[in-house]
Amino acid sequence: MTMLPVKDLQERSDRHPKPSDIKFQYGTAGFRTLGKTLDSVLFRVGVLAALRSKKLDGKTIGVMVTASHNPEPDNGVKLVDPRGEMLESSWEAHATALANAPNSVAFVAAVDELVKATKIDLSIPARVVYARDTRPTGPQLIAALKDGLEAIKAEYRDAGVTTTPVLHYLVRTINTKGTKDSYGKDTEEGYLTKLSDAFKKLLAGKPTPPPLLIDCANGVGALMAERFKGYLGDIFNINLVNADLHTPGALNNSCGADFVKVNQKLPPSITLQPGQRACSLDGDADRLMYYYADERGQFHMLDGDKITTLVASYIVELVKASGLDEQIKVGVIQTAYANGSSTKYLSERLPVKCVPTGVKHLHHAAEQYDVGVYFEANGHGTVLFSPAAQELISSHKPSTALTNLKNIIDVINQTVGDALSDAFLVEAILAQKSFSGVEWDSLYCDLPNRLVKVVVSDRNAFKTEDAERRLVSPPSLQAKVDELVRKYEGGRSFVRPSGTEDVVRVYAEAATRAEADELAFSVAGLVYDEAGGDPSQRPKEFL
Ligand code: G16
Repeated sequence: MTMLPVKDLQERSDRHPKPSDIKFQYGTAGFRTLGKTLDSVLFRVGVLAALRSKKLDGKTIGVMVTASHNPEPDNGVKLVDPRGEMLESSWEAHATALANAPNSVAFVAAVDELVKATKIDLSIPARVVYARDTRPTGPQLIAALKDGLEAIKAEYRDAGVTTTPVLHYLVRTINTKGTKDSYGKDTEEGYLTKLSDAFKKLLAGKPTPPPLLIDCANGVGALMAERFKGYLGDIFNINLVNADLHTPGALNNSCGADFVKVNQKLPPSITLQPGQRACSLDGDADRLMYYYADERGQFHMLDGDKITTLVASYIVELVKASGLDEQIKVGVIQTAYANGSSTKYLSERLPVKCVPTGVKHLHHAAEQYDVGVYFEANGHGTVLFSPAAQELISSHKPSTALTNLKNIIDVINQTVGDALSDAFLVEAILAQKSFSGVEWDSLYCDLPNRLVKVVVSDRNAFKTEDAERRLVSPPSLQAKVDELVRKYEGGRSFVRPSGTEDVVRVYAEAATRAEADELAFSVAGLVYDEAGGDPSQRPKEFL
């Protein structure tokens, strides 16, 4: 019987001591906090990833080192399950338990307990593929991860510095290689070829779209977008801005998808000509935010809800034109952040479900449909086609609509939100429909909204229910929020703890911009007071 390499695990773990004052938590998208505090977590995640692989019969597990939209000093790590999806939620608790074992002895004991509790056969080989984004703490964290993988004798593959969606793609392609479910070639080149070929087919015969300006958030998306240029040829031109990977502190700073969504304005580094369209990626290129300037040069944002609407409507159209509308049903998944107007527009046409924040929740809900379209309002999302739907599409009688549908499937990275794949998807649909930003935007009119972050002493004191739309704790706070909301016609607001930053988030929407701002800041003030923040930190906008 194969035993745990206890001595090696313990000795190597001693080189990666856990900071005594930090409690780590596997949150919305894995562990995420200051990069310099994560050494022990990475070592332990290496061991955990190997155990997960053994548990799943030696399937390859992915490990991505990134903190995505967070500022540069932060870093993080998340595990990717064999089909390229997020780690199964029951294992998040195991990850948290291993990360918080106070010392090496306790860590090895926790590993042993996990092996026994989940009945892992240690003789099964473990296989892991890992990658990192461009953060300065990345190389050291990868070294700690490798130490963990070696301690438990896992086989590993280094995918280098790449985007989160490429890592997810690699996991799926490695695990499906040579099977009927093959998802493509298991290399970055395979990814670039698959997406760009499908995109080029969708654009063939259409007028060449104007060059697309891509704000790369000074992150790893710049590398991948640059590589795509060589695969797109003359059929589509992209111009990169905020592609600086060398200036310290530049990552996600005053640029990128989160900046645009939260501030509802252009990054200061970008100017748009009237009619021009552009988009922003986030730090690891899994989120996408579109925008355009109207004929007066005024900025308009086309967020994840607008992407959902464009994509879902087009897929419904293709399914119908292919004669498959009886067999293939399209559904949409949103979160509480979805603009009320988008929910109204979509639910008049399609089934719409609301789930808690986090692509892992949306992804699982989307699997319940033949075609599940999900984008969080922040631009994080994709489209899933069930195996049965794909089978039907691949064997149905040929038509132009069906060919387009097949190419749409190939341009999409179904494993996870992928900003570049999503941008190609959007551009392909706009080209197919001869839409400009204005026509896309006119599908419905956003309700004015505001998102505010509140720094509190303990965000874990905030608990929610009803897909995060209502607070259950701190007690009585929800009643006070309700009272404020009642003052605004068509008003809506909710409060939830972030799973990626040490803040509580407040969202509000109302009939006018001034009212949405007022409601958001009033609720934020309530939260601030309730959570016992330092009065000197209370922003003056709070009423
Ligand atoms: C991650 C998750 C997203 C989520 C976002 C914000 O995005 O993958 O699903 O919407 O965090 O989550 P929270 O409001 O809990 O902080 P990313 O792009 O940072 O990986």
